[in-house]
Amino acid sequence: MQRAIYPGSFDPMTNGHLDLITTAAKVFESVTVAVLNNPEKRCLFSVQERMDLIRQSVRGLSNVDVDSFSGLLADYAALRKTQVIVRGLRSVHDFEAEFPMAHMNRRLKHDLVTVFLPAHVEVIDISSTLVRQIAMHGGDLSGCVPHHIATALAAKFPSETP
Ligand code: COD
Repeated sequence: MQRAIYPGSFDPMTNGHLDLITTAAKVFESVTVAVLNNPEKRCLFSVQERMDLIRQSVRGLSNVDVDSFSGLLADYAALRKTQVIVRGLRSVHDFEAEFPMAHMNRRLKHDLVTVFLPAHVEVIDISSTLVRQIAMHGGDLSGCVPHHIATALAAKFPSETP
């Protein structure tokens, strides 16, 4: 069995990400969830916060670990001696964005393979962007993120009512 890296922004992790990690953990020997550290991108949660939130979410999955990386994903995969990248597909739109990245990563490191896992229909509508928007306006996030992440989001957007 192969080891795999599941890279992403995870700002924050959602039940969609968690569903994908759970599936990948069954398919691969081990899965490293790798949080991109990109100082040029403004994120709601720091890299450390995102890693801590993910770690709490994957406690029950013994073959999953959490790390961060900066620079090129292909270089990080080589550093970790890992040949498989896992990515999730929710729609044709995801596929169109993911396909060139997969080919470019393979161009950069010829032994690097991207494996796409389809999102389960129950989480197909969930994205970190929508989750942040709902949190900003105090909306209900049950079913979209684990409870501790809903709490962390609420702390980022304290209610304005006295
Ligand atoms: N159900 C299933 N899968 C989902 C769901 C859901 N509801 N939501 C998201 N996903 C999947 C996404 O499709 C994606 O595969 C993954 O989860 C992570 O998503 P995000 O949004 O957290 O992360 P991205 O897409 O912003 O991550 C992009 C990378 C960090 C992987 C990319 O920018 C990168 O590799 N950067 C490093 C620089 C580099 O190497 N660039 C060249 C690439 S060719």
